[in-house]
Amino acid sequence: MQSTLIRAALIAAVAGGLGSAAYITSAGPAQAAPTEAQKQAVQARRGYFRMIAMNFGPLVAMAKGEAPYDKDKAALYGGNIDSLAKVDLTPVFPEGTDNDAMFGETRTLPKLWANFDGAKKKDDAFEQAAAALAAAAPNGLDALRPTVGALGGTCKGCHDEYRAKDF
Ligand code: ASC
Repeated sequence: MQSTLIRAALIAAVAGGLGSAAYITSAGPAQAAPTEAQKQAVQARRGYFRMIAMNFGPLVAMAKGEAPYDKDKAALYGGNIDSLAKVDLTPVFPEGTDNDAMFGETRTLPKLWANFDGAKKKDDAFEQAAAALAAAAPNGLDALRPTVGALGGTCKGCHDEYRAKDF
């Protein structure tokens, strides 16, 4: 009786182990673990996009009438976004940092690397929209509003194509 129980427990343990091994490899062939440099690149770009969102959020609120228009704040946030948009992101998008290779750590889809020039064009559109937003930001809400919409459109353009909906 006792040995039957032990045997059953062993079978369950082995089956459980096989189950989780199957889960781990279900995404495809075994991949090399990400390097420290690749992990840092992902952290850096997530911080970068967080910085943009932190500065864009208050401008969206002003554009929607959820916060009062404030010329100085608008100029500050717009200037920050403009500066951030000028950064060349190539160093923080190294190969091997897609959401397949680094599941759960990034939402960047592998196809960004299959069309890096296309992604760069979208980044150029973002940079131009950011410059327009920064120029318009101190000139009143009516000047700011359309540039906020245009910038948001360039964010979305890249997200729709190169970012997974979830981690
Ligand atoms: C934001 C933010 C984004 C963009 C995007 C625009 O405020 O965090 O990722 O705007 O939602 O479509």
